[in-house]
Amino acid sequence: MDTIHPPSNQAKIRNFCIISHIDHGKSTLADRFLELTNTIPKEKMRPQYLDMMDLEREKGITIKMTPVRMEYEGYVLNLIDTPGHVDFSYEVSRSLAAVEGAILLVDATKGVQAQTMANLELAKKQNLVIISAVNKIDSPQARIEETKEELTNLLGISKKDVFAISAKEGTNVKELLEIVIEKVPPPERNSEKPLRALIFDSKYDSFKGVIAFVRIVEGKIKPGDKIYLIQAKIEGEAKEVGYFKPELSPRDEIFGGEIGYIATGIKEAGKVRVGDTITNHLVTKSPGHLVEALPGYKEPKPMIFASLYPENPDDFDLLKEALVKLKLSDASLTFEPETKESLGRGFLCGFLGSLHTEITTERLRREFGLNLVISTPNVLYKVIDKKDKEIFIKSTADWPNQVDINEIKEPWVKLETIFPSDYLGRVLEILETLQGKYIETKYFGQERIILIYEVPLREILFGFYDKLKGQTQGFASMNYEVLDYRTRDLVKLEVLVAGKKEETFSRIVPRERVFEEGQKIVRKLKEVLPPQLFSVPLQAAVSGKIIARETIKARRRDVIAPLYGGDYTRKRKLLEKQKKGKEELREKAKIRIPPKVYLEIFRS
Ligand SMILES: Nc1nc2c(ncn2[C@@H]2O[C@H](COP(=O)(O)OP(=O)(O)OP(=O)(O)O)[C@@H](O)[C@H]2O)c(=O)[nH]1
Ligand SMILES: [Mg+2]
Repeated sequence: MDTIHPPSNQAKIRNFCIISHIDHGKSTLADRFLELTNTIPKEKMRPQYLDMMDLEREKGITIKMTPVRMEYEGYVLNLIDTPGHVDFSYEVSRSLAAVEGAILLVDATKGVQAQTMANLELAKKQNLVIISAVNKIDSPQARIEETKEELTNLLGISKKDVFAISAKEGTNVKELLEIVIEKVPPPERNSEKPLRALIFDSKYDSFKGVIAFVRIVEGKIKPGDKIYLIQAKIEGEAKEVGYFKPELSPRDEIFGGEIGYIATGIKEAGKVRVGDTITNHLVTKSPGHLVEALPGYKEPKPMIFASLYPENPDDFDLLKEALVKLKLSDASLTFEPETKESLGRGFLCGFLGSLHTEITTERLRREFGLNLVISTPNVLYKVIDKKDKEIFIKSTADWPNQVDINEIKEPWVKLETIFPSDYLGRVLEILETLQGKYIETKYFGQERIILIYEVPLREILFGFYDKLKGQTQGFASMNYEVLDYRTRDLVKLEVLVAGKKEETFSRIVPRERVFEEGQKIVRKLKEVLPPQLFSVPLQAAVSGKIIARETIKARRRDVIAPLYGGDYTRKRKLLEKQKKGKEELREKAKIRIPPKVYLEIFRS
């Protein structure tokens, strides 16, 4: 059991997180802290220890925030490692609401980037103490002084207050941790009040029910205590409470000011939501002691929508259960059931971006064994029909007939790209293809440029970020925020595989680009669809008119190979039999499209 027991030592608690642009070294810095504080024994250490999901390790990125409680020279240090990718910024904002301070890390080989600024803004809104550090100073490409300068400009502090560290080699990491202890204030002293704990994350456990990850703002809780979720209005009982080590580590009691978990005993996963407040059931019920809910979080708005259908229609209930459980550890996911004639029963899901879409389908496959058919993701379109009625369209399957449409509007965003000035020409070239509007150029530090454009969100959802990175050797980064809806002449491009409409491949494109887009999609399909026993025509169509076509040649099974030499009649007979078989097959024409094809198509 712990030697430190709040509340007597509340002054010795520090709650902080690490924030940065993607890949700037947050999880690696967390590794050094874990070592320095002996939270993880040396022999158990592995790089990016807190990236515990297989998917995180494979992709080399953090997807989920991870809390961990460390002890160091009489202090309790609650750290939350956060993801850097823009699609997971809801994880960052929830982490920030659970702490008093943040380390803002900047890779010295890359400088300040788009999410450095975006995440800093989020931290400032929470009034957190911000400690800045330049990382990767061991790298030969490190531009330490320039990066320090960028940070001093950004934060309005003096250069000597910016740390220079190597998370990889551990240089200055101890000093950084000691500054955290010195500068980040302890949480307020409040264990004597009634319990109020803010749920910032959760996961499902089949024995203990939903496990809520909480920042205990006030009060204390021990196993056996009755609990009440203020917003969900449901009761539960604390089956277990404890801290993160980073795995769940049970305690006798946990106290106000700390970060920990409460196993709620609640089995209905959908009822426990991030942002809800857990209180003490008995206190709430006694009059005059009403406990107010904590502010909670602003729910993120899904940016794109895609339909998910189980490949095997019998898996519908399984998919439903999987989505409910997945939402516990991915609060930004939204879903609603839908039934489409062409597809059967599935869910229309809302995502924060294309990586989020990919990660979610991959998690459904790995964690729940579900193979899925995924429709091409869409932004939320506004269609005004002939009767001037406005309808929001999330799914291409709902796209009205062209003759019924009066006007179509789509969301536009303010797109900020930031990159070294050497790449101006190349970045401009890519930005010009987006059919947007140039707004402004800003200079940041000595050699960096921020370009601001207004562009349709549809244009940047897929492939754009990769293109931008590719053209700038990884030096450019971007951020965007939704502005408004603007009119555009868009049409629905349909795809037919073996003469059958495949709704999931449909996409919305500007009218002037239908031929180009139609061609692109049938070519891509030809490349990625495995050959069948008969030839498969691939067609793109708009309002029933074919505008592009490719054919996948038949994969001829070599039926005559076992027959050596002569016997012409037998050969012919076999070939004829094969031909007939193919015709029958073609009639059935049920072509199995492997799940990964869907992802490849919408990425193209
Ligand atoms: N040379 C050098 N490389 C580093 C240093 N710190 C991290 N790296 C490398 O940078 C890459 C990204 O490191 P991570 O710790 O995963 O970065 P992150 O900020 O956690 O990334 P996300 O969570 O995905 O945003 C890895 O290849 C690390 O080995 C450092 O101090 N020096
Ligand atoms: Mg990380």
